[in-house]
Amino acid sequence: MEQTLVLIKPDAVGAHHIGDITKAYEEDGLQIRAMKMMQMTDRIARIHYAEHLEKPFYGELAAFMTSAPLVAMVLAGENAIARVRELHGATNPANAAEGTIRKRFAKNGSENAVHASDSPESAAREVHIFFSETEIF
Ligand code: FUP
Repeated sequence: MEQTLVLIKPDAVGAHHIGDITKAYEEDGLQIRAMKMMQMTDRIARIHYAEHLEKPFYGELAAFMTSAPLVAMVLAGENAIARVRELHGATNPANAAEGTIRKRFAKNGSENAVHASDSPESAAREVHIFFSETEIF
């Protein structure tokens, strides 16, 4: 069993896609182990996106991610990290496969509906930015 952190980003929450996106995970057989709505702070953005802090797009990325509530989740299942990234599709919806969450719901390469951990190391780090052990079931 692998765990991964998912964020339903402010664009998808604002466009009322929480249900559709959550349904895609459950229909794929992934288990929801933790889930909450929250607003990302500048501090959490700097921790979560530490690898992007020096990138030219960081300011825009942080402004978007802190602009409105998001939904954070821990999903679990066999190969959950790869499965969720496949369900999400490419970072930019223009390159995402038909039927993927980003193809269906993302606006563009920055307002792209969802985030998911990209490796076991990032999953272990990211899950604990958003959830304490007692919030994961
Ligand atoms: P992903 O793992 O698919 O979320 O993609 P990255 O880690 O490469 O990028 C993290 C986030 O930065 C993306 F969700 C969107 C944002 N981003 C931009 O806003 N502009 C860029 O040029 C690249 C990424």
